Amino acid sequence: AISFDQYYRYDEINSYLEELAAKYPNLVTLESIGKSYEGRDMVVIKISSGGSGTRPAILIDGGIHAREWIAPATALYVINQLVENNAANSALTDAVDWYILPVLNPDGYEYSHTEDRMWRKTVSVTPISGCPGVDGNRNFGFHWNEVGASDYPCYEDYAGEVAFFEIEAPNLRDFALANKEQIKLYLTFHSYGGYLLYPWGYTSELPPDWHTLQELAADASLAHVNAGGDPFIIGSSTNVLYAAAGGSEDYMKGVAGIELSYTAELTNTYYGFRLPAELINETVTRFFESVRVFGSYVKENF
Ligand code: 0X9
Ligand code: ZN
Repeated sequence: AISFDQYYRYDEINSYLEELAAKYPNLVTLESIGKSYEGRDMVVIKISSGGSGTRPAILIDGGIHAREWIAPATALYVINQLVENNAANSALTDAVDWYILPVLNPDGYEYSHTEDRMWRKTVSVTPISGCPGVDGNRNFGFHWNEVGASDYPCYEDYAGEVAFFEIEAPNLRDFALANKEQIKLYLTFHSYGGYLLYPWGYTSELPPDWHTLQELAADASLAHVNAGGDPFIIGSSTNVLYAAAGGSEDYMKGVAGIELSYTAELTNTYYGFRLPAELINETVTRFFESVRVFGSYVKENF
């Protein structure tokens, strides 16, 4: 059984997903969307109570940045609640399908456990020896490398040699494009800071439907507050955080056509990336109330 008072290694996370697939075959299916640079399977869990296959869906990922361990933990909690506590949460799955990829950068995630707790990037070989890895959240192919990203492999925000050079990014891209008619909302989990961000990250201009994005995020933040959490800072990535092109949420909205696309910067404690395991539980349970709001919105509006 899983608990939310510890962080899990990549193999443990995948074992849990397999356990769920075996135990709840009518609700859960697993799909590998490809392998990481080092050959790890990238597993998306589909949670669907049935229907015709044309239900609206939500796509969630976590862990594109290796050291942001609360991101996979939160994705795992969402999975846990939708599947193992489905009796209490059936309203979230009776009309909406969920696709959840808890660890988008598995090689980096493992590296942050074994070698360098503060590792951010992937671990691939770059043109500069001694400086491995690309910032996965600068490698997506929409206004790629225009702003807030680096051409220099030794930097933390290295954009990669070309857009979608890092295999993890095209793996997610291809999955999203294959399911783009169904996916109505995209959430990518990061830490830290306590932000709910929507596009654009490449420009300070706002998308035409920014008002919808803002209002829905405000509702999600209110649910977080009502659960005992702090309010989120809400706005476009560029306007409330910083400009940075090549992020996954910009791609999902700008190219895949998923209108509702958000980056959640989870937690705003003084611990930063090193959120103690003792704080996982309150973090994930509070944020699940926000996820509930996103789920209800998709259910009621599509
Ligand atoms: O810089 C990032 O990729 C994100 N912050 S983090 O501290 N988790 O690294 C923010 C991404 C916001 N989105 C865009 N700027 N596109
Ligand atoms: Zn991040």
